[in-house]
Amino acid sequence: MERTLSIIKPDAVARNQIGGIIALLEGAGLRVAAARLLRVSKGEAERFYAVHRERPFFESLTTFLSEGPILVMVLEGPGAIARNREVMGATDPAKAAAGTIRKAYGTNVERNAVHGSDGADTVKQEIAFFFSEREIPPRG
Ligand code: 3AN
Repeated sequence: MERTLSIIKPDAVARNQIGGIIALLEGAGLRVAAARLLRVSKGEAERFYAVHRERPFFESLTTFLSEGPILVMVLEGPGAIARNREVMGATDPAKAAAGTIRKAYGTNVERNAVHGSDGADTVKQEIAFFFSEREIPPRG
């Protein structure tokens, strides 16, 4: 059993796509173990995406993440990190496979509906960014 952090980004929340996205996540065998709808400030978005600080799209990406409500979730399941990335699809929705979240709901490489942790090393820190231990039910 593994956990990962998923974010439904402001573009998808604003377009009433939360339900469709969670249906795809659940259909992929992932369980929502914790969830909260919230807004992040520009500064919080900059801290969350700190690994991308040097990238040319950092300013635009962090403005986007802070433009409206997001749904942050802890997903749980066997191989959850990889499974989530599979069902998310490629970063660029135009390159995402049929049946993936970004193919169905993404607009472009920035406004691509969802975020998912990319590895075991980042998942712990990303979950801790949004959730305290007592918000996450014990496994099993
Ligand atoms: P992923 O979210 O698929 O792991 P990353 O980690 O390379 O992709 O990028 C993090 C986020 O940065 C993406 N979800 C996307 O919103 C944004 N991003 C990535 N590449 C670009 C780009 N070329 N232009 C604008 N935004 C980008």
